[in-house]
Amino acid sequence: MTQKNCLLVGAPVDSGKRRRGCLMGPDAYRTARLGETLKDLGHTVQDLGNLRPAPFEPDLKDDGLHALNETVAWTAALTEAAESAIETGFPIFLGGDHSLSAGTVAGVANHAARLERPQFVLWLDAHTDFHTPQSTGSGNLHGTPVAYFAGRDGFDAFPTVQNPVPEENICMIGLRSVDNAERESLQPTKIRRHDMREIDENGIARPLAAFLKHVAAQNGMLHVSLDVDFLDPSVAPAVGTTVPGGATVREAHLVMEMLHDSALMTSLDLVELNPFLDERGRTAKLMVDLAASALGRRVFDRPTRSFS
Ligand code: 5AB
Ligand code: MN
Ligand code: MN
Ligand code: MN
Repeated sequence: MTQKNCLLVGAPVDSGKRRRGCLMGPDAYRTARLGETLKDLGHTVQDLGNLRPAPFEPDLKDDGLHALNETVAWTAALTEAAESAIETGFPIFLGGDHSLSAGTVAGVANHAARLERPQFVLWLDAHTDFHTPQSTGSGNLHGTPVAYFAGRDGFDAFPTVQNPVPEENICMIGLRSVDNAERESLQPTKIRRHDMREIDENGIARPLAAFLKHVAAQNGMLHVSLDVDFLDPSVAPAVGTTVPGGATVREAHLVMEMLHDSALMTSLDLVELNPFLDERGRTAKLMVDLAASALGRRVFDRPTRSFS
């Protein structure tokens, strides 16, 4: 197994939606022994502690968009932190709500651009998070990060994305709650989108293997963004936006195991955990177990799998 220098980056972002609690996420992962678990797998682990947002003007009133200034300030801090963390290791961003991925993906994509390698994103989520600040109906910015790092218009208040991730480099798996405005704007794009219907019919391995093959063929960097609501709420209750019909424990582990075998993943977000809604830490623990699978935990050794 290839040993990684795992960098735990706490991102207690809670501004991306109105229901609070994701700010406790990083400490829940620590309590669930994420660091120790990765060490036991043979990796080195450095916990970089928790980030803070860049300075910002307080969001005084909620005029449609919730906590815009704070979310912009987080995006700026996270872009910088991601760009510098990935220089020295394998960053794992401990969320925090999904608005944090605006920054983490923008940051790692800047690094990839410097290496002249293409950036890819695997988006594991019930939702597409493809709203712009104009199209969002809820005003919750955790529903917008993909649109941001893909370079869609409408993010004038945010730092300019230096290296937008090309549509054809983005793959979404687990979809089952997509708003009309998102569906319409996704329709003409080359973003790969796999809903739960497709997973039910064909299994989860097929679309993932096809995407990994595509990443390998281009010597890409691969960022994986795992939203707790990718999982079925019966096994992962600690999330504000539960949608029934999500991935099973085994489907999620298979994704992680294949990611490990591919040796393609270069950064990871664990997002949307709301420990206030958890049941005796079971969701935090499941997320730690999934991260462990992605980083080499297995029942038996098997030949390294090539996706090229
Ligand atoms: B999550 C919804 N599309 O815009 C919206 O959990 C949900 O990061 C967004 O995927 C869910 O508010 C954001 C209805
Ligand atoms: Mn999400
Ligand atoms: Mn989601
Ligand atoms: Mn959510």
